[in-house]
Amino acid sequence: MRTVAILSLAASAFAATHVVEVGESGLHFEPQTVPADEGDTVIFKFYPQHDVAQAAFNAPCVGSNGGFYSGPFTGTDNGKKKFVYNVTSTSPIWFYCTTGKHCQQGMVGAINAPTSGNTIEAFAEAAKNTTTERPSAMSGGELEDDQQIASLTASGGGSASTNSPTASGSSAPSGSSTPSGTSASTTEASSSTPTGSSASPSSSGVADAISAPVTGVLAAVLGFAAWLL
Ligand SMILES: [Cu+2]
Repeated sequence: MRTVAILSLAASAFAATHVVEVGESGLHFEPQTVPADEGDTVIFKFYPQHDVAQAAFNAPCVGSNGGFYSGPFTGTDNGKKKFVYNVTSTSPIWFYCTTGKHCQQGMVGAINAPTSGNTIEAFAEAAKNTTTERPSAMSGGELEDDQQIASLTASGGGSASTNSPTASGSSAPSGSSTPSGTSASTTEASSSTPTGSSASPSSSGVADAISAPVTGVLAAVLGFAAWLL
């Protein structure tokens, strides 16, 4: 039981939320294809007079058995409510708009569409010569308003926690290099200070610069003389 709880926590921590605009600009789902993992959430956002229903690849504009349906646009409180669908597998999930002949005109999309074989292009092509069937009732997901979705997104704040391990990991190496850098600059700074102070007396006067070597020579000569004596 404990293992199951931990696994579900881990799954929810990495869950992502995908938003699909349904008919915002013409007969399109935007994005048309959604790459999603198990546990991810897809939120369909509606514009007049569109909706979304799941279909089988082989029957593009017909609601599939056990598939999801948002209900008609009017049933979404004219777009105020979004259709929230939870992804439970990574198999391709095909969908279409049930309004008018939108499906035949290319208003189709998919979650996890393959890039070869059964592609979204093949699905759209197959949709052209079909007759649309609208499912009888909303199913397979939930209609939620923005407030409900906000609380849902807040609990799924896993996307934020996914970033924190990466951030702490990258700061660790840079932190270890900082101490070695400061110790090196400290040594340079302390060694450069004597050099600077010894240079300043020699530049203070030409007389001093000449007298110093002369004094040195005299001292050496006197020292040599003293050794001789
Ligand atoms: Cu439509």
